[in-house]
Amino acid sequence: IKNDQPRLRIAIQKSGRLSTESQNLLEAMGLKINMREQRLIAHCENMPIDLLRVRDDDIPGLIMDGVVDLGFIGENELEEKELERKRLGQPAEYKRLKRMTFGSCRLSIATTEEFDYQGPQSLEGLRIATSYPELLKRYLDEQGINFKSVMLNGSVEVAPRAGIADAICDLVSTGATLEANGLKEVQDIFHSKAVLIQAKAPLSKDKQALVDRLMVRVQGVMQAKE
Ligand code: PRT
Ligand code: ZN
Repeated sequence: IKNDQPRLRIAIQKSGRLSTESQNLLEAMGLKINMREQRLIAHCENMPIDLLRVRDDDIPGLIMDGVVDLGFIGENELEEKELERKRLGQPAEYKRLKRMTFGSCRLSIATTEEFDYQGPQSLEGLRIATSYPELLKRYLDEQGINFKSVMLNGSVEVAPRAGIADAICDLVSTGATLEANGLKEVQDIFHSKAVLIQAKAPLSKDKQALVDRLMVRVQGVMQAKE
């Protein structure tokens, strides 16, 4: 797929945990963006850049299909999509430009409080609810554990109480959600932050020069914050 748009396209999460910080970073880099309207595309006023504001789930695929040039995405979502696409034989390539300092979380396995967890072998044969079946399978395959994944795109933490799973595998930051649902974190399997990624296909000279300039600015903004 060819992207011959003259303006650089950057995908960011429209509304969610990565939106504010992605937008703030772009603004700190000097982009003047009119984000007032709830529109899919926001035009940058002082550089040839358009922002595509989408669900975070869509960002890895947009980059891997080469329809946007850059994107901010959580490594959890990126890696899950990469594994899924590779399994399906779909394009899964991208370039990793920079790891951000925001969006930190971990993907962890959690059980009910009373569950006697002695290590991954305790999970043998269990039903585990998750939105990240590929990352979970990679981890448990490495451990040689058989399990059944129950795919849920939301409300993962209520699955054990609802009787549809024995354990869960979900993102954790403070642990408050697990605690509120009577669950305990027993095993972290993946640590994630937001990353800035680029489509694999070479950009036009002008666009690549712009990306290079932006990367110098990202570096500057991140150093200033240290
Ligand atoms: O609508 P859209 O699809 O764009 O958004 P979304 O609801 O899928 O994603 P969103 O905004 O919740 O998260 C976007 C990204 O933020 C994730 O993919 C992670 O990379 C990152 N991130 C960082 C988190 C968390 N921290 C986090 N705590 N994503 C989700 N959570 C959830 C978690 O799923 C659980 O429900 O927060 C809850 C746990 O938080 P604690 O603090 O109670 O442990
Ligand atoms: Zn999402």
